[in-house]
Amino acid sequence: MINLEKGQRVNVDVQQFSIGLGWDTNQSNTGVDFDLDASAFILGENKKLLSDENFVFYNNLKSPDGSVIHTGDNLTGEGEGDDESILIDLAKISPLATEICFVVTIHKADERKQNFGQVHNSFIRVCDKNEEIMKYELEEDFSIETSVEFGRLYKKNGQWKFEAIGLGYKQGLQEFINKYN
Ligand SMILES: [Ca+2]
Ligand SMILES: [Ca+2]
Repeated sequence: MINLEKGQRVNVDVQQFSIGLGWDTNQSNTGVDFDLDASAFILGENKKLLSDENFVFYNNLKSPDGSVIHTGDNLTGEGEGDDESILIDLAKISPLATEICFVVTIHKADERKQNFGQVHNSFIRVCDKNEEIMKYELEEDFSIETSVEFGRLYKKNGQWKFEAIGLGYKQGLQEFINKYN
């Protein structure tokens, strides 16, 4: 297994990846479930979304080129292993795309007064066909945060690379949407 440190970059020589987000069911003090969400932003040269449909998340499960597919929203973390997955196939990606950014957020974190430190056994990982190439334990690494920009795929000189970013924020999905629109 390659274990990436924050900021570390690796060339990727496979076309297919999966992003897996997992967490255990539990309820906050207020008796509300934790609903974590994995999302992807497909960006062009200008670091903005190629189009609205290139924001792939629980309400838009597939990019127009079919390169990024979200397998569906999980509202509670019920189930083993990856509770939400995003599948990437670089063979299908639009030639205009130069970057795919991946984030994890907690749905309504503000309203529900939640952060990653309260979510049991939460993780985000990136796997290629054969192995896990990166994994963050969200509960430990981002205890007071409500969102994490955990990595990006980007194209440089025709070669796709993966960068582990690992930046936590106290903000929601809307702030990422604003940033990339
Ligand atoms: Ca969810
Ligand atoms: Ca689970």
